[in-house]
Amino acid sequence: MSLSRRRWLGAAGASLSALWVSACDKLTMDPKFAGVLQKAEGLSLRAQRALTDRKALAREFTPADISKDFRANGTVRPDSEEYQALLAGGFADYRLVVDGLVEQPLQLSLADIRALPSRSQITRHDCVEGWSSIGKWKGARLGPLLDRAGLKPNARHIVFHCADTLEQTLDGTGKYYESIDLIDAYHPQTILAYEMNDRALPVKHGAPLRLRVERQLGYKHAKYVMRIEAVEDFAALDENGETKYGRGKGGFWEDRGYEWYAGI
Ligand SMILES: Nc1nc2c(c(=O)[nH]1)N[C@H]1C(S)=C(S)[C@@H](COP(=O)(O)O)O[C@H]1N2
Ligand SMILES: [Mo]
Repeated sequence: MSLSRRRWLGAAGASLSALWVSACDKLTMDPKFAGVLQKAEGLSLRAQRALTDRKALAREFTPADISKDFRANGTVRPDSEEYQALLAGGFADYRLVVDGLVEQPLQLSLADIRALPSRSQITRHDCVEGWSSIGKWKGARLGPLLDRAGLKPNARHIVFHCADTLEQTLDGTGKYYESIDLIDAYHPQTILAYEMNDRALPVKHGAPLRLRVERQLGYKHAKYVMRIEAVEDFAALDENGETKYGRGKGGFWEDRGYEWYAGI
């Protein structure tokens, strides 16, 4: 996908997010409304179709389809002292930080997160390494969580900061991170999962909290999420001219050549 189209989708997502929250799938399908939107946003029919396609749900499966042995990949146990301490305390001291371009930064305990609007889904995880596993996930829907913090109008992407360092590098760019646009952030199947197969999320699968972004490939599903940050541009540079997020491509694997948009 070209950068300009990507940016455009980001912008469209931002202006649509308020509507999605009020769950107006009916509205967006209403031709009258689509017409207004098209005029207001100057959307082409093709762009309109692209948006509709990105809102489609990923396939969901039945309990009988759940993989007996869901593979674990990448980090299976972050070795930082901070994470080890949280794990030792049963994550009682865990706080998810929500900050960046938000009106109201948040620090949420697992109990807070469990009290948010949630969703359960049985989906297939596809890793680029060529394996798939089916699992059941339950978690807080990212859209309502972001609405609680209140995105500022210039927010375009959500960056997920993880607890693990997958590659030791001198400049610290080996920490796992990911980013998605607001279309995926507000997709109904995009959740911060705290349960897998009806149990607390296991450490190897990202405890205490991992992203499920079901229309995307495996590496986008950040495990061990510690902080989510609303940003305008994940490629932004800091005052020293260094990339603010990893090497600026939007994710650990993206920094190493994978596509930023890994839609399936
Ligand atoms: N923090 C973190 N998230 C991560 C990874 C990782 O190494 N660290 N690996 C990614 C990859 S490539 C895949 S396929 C999935 C694996 O998730 P699983 O271990 O639950 O199967 O997590 C993704 N998210
Ligand atoms: Mo993967």
